[in-house]
Amino acid sequence: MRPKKAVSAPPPPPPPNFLILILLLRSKIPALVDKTDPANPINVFESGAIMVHLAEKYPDLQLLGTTPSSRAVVMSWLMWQMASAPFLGGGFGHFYSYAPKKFEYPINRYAMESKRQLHVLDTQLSTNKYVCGDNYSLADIAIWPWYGAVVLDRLYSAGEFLNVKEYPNVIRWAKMLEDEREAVRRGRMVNRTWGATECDNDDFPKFKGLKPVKDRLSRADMTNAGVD
Ligand SMILES: N[C@@H](CCC(=O)N[C@@H](CS)C(=O)NCC(=O)O)C(=O)O
Repeated sequence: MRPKKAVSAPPPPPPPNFLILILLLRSKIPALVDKTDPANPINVFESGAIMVHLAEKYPDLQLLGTTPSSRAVVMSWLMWQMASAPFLGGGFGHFYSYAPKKFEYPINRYAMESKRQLHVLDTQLSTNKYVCGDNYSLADIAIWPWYGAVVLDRLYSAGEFLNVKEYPNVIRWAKMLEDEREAVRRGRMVNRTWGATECDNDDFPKFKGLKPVKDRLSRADMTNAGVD
């Protein structure tokens, strides 16, 4: 009888590369590799997790709230955005704007859900300067690009359909953030590589040459203006 050969277990597969797994297989942005310490890079994905990571990295900005109770409010509204925006974008935006055919049922379903969300936000902003009270926070940063854009009629050309005039507090807040915060205006330029450019701020050489933000409100505005 031949002695049994010890069968060694196959070597474990190499851990999947973070960027391949998260960017290619998941097929979504954003993802972040924080290489502040090159020997120990930190991988983060999901915009909420990335924002919390960055806010914790720059605590002086106080974007997460400064007390347990204010932090709870900020985290609640940040998670509200994470849970709500897919209905606005992936639901309403998809069926209203991108789907090859107009299907009445999902458009109605997601329009009503988006309006319900806008009503929640409007009620919160009726007694608060910012989403979480007197201080600008991660919640404003996360919510503005979606709900601010909708009420400013920059998303899906849906301002009239959703009758965004019903949400004056969201409109007030959306305008205020863009007017008072340079970082909000600059954030809208990031990754915007198309169109005429003009920008005179030497602090941000990467954006030098970009057109002033008020003239480049959205991809749709650029397209409508015939700018590729
Ligand atoms: N929950 C994710 C959503 C990410 C997401 O949907 N990203 C969009 C861009 S805004 C995307 O990559 N879409 C490409 C696709 O779905 O094919 C997050 O907040 O990070």
